[in-house]
Amino acid sequence: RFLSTVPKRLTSTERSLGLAKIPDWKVVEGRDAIYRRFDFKDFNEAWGFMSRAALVAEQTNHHPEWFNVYNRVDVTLSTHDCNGLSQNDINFATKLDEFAIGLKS
Ligand code: H2B
Repeated sequence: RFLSTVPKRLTSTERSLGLAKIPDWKVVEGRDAIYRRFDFKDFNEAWGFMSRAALVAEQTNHHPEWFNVYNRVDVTLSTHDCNGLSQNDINFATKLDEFAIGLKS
């Protein structure tokens, strides 16, 4: 089982610093969450990306809200345990950006 420490919501300073490192992510309107759309070559590439992301989600106990159709993956990140953005979201977004490098997105 996971050693559960409840994630803390980022302060506005932490938030700005974190978001500056993931410029491809947009803040969702009306909600403390971030969003990025990934476009891949085809479904195979999109699914490969999602598989790697799913492993990280399980390892870190931090799970995405996402939607996939064919070569497109829409990802929204937020931390429901603190009802907003935590460092976990910034870390996960950074990981997803790495996975998408070199792939068509
Ligand atoms: N994922 C996300 N995105 N936010 C959370 O707060 C969260 C999670 N909490 N995955 C975890 C699971 C928690 O609900 C369980 C009980 O550990």
